[in-house]
Amino acid sequence: MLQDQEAHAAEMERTFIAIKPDGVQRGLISEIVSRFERKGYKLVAIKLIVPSKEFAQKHYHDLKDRPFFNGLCDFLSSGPVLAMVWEGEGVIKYGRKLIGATDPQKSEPGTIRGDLAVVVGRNIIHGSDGLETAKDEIALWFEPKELVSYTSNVEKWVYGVN
Ligand code: IDP
Ligand code: MG
Repeated sequence: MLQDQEAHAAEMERTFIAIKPDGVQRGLISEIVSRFERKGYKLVAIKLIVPSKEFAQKHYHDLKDRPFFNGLCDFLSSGPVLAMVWEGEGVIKYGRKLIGATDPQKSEPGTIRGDLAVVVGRNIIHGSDGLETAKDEIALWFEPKELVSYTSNVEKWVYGVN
């Protein structure tokens, strides 16, 4: 049964995904990008940047009262971060599934953190945790003109849209 084009468009969402400095330094960019690509999600923005500490504090503002906040912001701003926006049906929630639990000791095998990380302080990847945070994080990390809207030729095969 082919999905209706309008219903498909209405379900589309975008999420902010970042490979943190540990993932970049460990040479895991292609491994991680390929997991999102192979799933069928569409890359709409990507850049490598070293965020300032102030920028890291903005990104993690929800965690400002946690004891690890300062170390976390120092770490995020310690080297290159690969910032990305991925688009797809249900990509916010399912992207978090691909990433796995926050603590790699608890992440399932088969997830990015389960397969590629060992401790919570070096869990290699960030993913937005909801619709509002996705919007806020995309707006924080990217200018609107950096988001590239295009038709992917595989979309009809991924979604069965006519
Ligand atoms: P998330 O990245 O799975 O969304 P959050 O609770 O939002 O997890 O925490 C943000 C980041 O803070 C985590 O990815 C991890 O790097 C770090 N973090 C979370 N909890 C701890 C902790 O207990 N000790 C050290 N770092 C932590
Ligand atoms: Mg989080």
